Amino acid sequence: MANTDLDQMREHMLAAIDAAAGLDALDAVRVEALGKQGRVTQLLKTLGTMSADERQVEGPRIQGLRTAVADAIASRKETLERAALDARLAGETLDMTLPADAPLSGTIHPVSQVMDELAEIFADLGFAVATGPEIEDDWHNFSALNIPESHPARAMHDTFYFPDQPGGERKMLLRTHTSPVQIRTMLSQKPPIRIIAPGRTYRSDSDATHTPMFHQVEGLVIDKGITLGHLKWTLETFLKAFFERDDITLRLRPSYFPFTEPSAEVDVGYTWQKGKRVIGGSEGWMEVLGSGMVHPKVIAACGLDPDEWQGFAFGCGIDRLAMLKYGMDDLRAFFDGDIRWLKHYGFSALDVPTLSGGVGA
Ligand code: 2NL
Repeated sequence: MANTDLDQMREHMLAAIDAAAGLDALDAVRVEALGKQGRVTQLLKTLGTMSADERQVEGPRIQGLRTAVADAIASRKETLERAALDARLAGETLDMTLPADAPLSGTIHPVSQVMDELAEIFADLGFAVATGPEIEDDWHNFSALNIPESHPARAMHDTFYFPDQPGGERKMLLRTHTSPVQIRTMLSQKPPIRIIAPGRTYRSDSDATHTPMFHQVEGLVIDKGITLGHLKWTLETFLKAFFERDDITLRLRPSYFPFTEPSAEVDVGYTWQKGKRVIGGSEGWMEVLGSGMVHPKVIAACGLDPDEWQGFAFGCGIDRLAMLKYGMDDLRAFFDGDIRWLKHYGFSALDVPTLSGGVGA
């Protein structure tokens, strides 16, 4: 082929490549030049019919054309792809400084609300809020509470244990109650002690009335001359403030916990109103708390002399308290994070519980 013909063909093809407005058009040019039936491919095929001398001259020229066309296609392809990406990104920009269409407002979860109410009520009685780790060792969660290794209560707690750590002396677990917070407080502070310990607790239990993570509050008083009378008055005062009614009736039933002696389960009276149980009165009884005088062995485990120091303790489920007070009947909805449920049962961040304004405002 004459030199000028080949040059013309190159110019023509490079112009077509430059003019290709999109990836599809570019591919059509590629097929026309380099495809099986393409013009450059056809030219390459003619090399086989040439004499060795001719091939020496034509070979590099045709190959040169093929390389030039292929390079131009690759470069155009990159340009077109980048332009396509830029266009897509420009279309996807989001102006984060624009105000939202509808005001987005979260609500305070009923569990958080009840925790705030508890802190408020007990602060008025002179109790501080104590917190501690959710990952505990078996000494703080069990042994210090007079629950030895072989005690059936360990099995009863359906504990989530961590795998044994190499070199780890104590078995690690997710705390099954907030009692270890009180143990840590007794170990680190001098009595008198008045604390509540609200927080997350864990047990391997899951059905309509149990979730593997739940919330508990425990209370602890350590002082001189503490009696069951102090315990009953404290719980009565707490429940009246919490349910915002004066006609709260309590019933203490003898019970057993390894960490208290004597132990009592606390029922609160309710009445039926429009087919629902409402706290107050005494038509029926509902168990809301466990309590007792702190076992001397627990006091001794924390380095205190049980002849000098006594105390009472109690524990109850916060999720259950919230359900009772705010009329929710499905525990599992607490942990679904459904915005409609939260809008219905949640609280405004501006309504802070106060004793004067009502704790459940
Ligand atoms: C229940 C019962 C209770 C305690 C928790 C406690 C803590 C220490 C010492 C002694 Cl450090 N006692 N806590 C006492 C009695 C009952 O909880 O039914 N909880 C849901």
